[in-house]
Amino acid sequence: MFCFQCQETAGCTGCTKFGVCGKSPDLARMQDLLIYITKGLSEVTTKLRNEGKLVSGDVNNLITLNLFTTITNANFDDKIFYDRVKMTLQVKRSLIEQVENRGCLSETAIWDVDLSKDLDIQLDQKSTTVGILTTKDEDIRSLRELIIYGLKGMSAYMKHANALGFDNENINAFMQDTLSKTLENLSVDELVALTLETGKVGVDGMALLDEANTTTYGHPEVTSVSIGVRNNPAILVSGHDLKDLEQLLKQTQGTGVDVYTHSEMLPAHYYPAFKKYDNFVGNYGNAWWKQKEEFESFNGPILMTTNCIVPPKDTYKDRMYTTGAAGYVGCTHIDEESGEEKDFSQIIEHAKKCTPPMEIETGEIIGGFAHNQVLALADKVVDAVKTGAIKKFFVMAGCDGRAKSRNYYTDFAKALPKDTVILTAGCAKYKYNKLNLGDIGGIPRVLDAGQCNDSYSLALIALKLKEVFELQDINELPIAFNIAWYEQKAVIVLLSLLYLGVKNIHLGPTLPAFLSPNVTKVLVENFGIGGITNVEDDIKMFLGE
Ligand code: FS2
Ligand code: SF4
Repeated sequence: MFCFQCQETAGCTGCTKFGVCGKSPDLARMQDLLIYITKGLSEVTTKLRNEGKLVSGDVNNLITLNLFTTITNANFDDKIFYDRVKMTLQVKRSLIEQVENRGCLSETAIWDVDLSKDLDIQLDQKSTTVGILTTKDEDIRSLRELIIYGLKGMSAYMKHANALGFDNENINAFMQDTLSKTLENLSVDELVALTLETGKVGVDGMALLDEANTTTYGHPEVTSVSIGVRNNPAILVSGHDLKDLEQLLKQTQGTGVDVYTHSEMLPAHYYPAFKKYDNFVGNYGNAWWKQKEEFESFNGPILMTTNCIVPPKDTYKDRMYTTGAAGYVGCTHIDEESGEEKDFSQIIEHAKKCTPPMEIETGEIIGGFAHNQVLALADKVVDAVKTGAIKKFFVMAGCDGRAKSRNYYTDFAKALPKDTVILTAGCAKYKYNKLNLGDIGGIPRVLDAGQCNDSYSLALIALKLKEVFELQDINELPIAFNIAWYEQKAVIVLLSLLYLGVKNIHLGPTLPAFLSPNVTKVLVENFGIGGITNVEDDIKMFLGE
């Protein structure tokens, strides 16, 4: 196997024996094959569009879900990948029939199994020949993978928007065209241009999800969220899918079962639509990587709606359920009945037999500072900047992770001068959202916009400030970007910020292993991308001291 798509990749170079995340070599090669077949299908759908034919929403959704399923920590169930590969081949087979100019299709687009022979054996054989390292040139490989990881991140956001009935043909067409272009012999310059274009469409994807979320559930508003527990049996919901949460909340009404959020589901509390459920108690625990201890002490069933899954301990594996793109062998998967609500009754009945969660924390945390709420406070914020009460904003969005080196972000938040404000989104917030860093004239020093996709809000806030202060360039604002990354959704956030013209973004705790030295050089020279060093020196650097 060879996988280097996340920040925790072995030795900062690549997982070759077993994934640090728990991905086995067999799972890795089936994920490689699924990406390969999906590229082939994308070439076919792109050809069909070019010939003026329509591509159905089902095919778009299949491609989106295939990408999402291969995101770090989303799905560890080998069988799901065999099934998805077979389903994708079947769809590709039928669509190829509709292509007029079939002679120009690539080897990847036309590759298929022999239906008269054992399918799994053929898939196993093929899967060992389609990995990342088949691209020999390290710069081309680096750019292709950078683009593919951006598309994987985008697919997550599209999937959530799709679940709420929002879609966009231009975004689907772009994603598929771009996937298919990673099969072509594009030059480094062409791939760099495609990378930026991916960032542009990344902004569109995040805007679509923002529209889907806020239209369906209202605009996030300032909210205090309890981190303690009540004395009822309960279900813990993790991941990012608000639709799943909504369905679970509806189905738990009157059952005596409470619902808590975990990790990236915390921002659900900020939406007005969820406030009417009095069994929606609060947030339990911290970022994804602490789940082994926290799922144990929760006592009740856990529903994983997306990543990030840590391979569960046997002590609570039977209490862990998955749905959507998430999956784990041995955990019950709740399927979607087409066009109908998901049926969570099994989890609810399970919860009733469990003891209430064990209290691990008490108190409250505050959040809900997405664009609409911050813009409602704009006068206050602008005044604070004008009077010098706020000297600088630090965008510290992104992901949390296991590495000890990430304590840098806690230390960094603690060491920031008191006249600075942290703008955060994503699970990175758990490194400093319980530090009680105080406020500046009533504005909390940590403003949480929401999930990783709500980084879009942070970009909108920056653009608004640029307008208010009548600046030509977003980089003239008193905003620094010190972003923590882990998986591929952070990649699309990064590419989107680059597209919006943000310079001097610092990425940590390490730069991506998939960036070759030459590609890193391009990013440093054109965008001022940098890594992190130590808290003291970095704060001086950011403050221009
Ligand atoms: Fe955190 Fe994991 Fe949000 Fe990432 S819970 S690292 O999926 O997308 O952020
Ligand atoms: Fe390794 Fe990350 Fe890939 Fe898992 S997702 S195999 S940890 S690089």
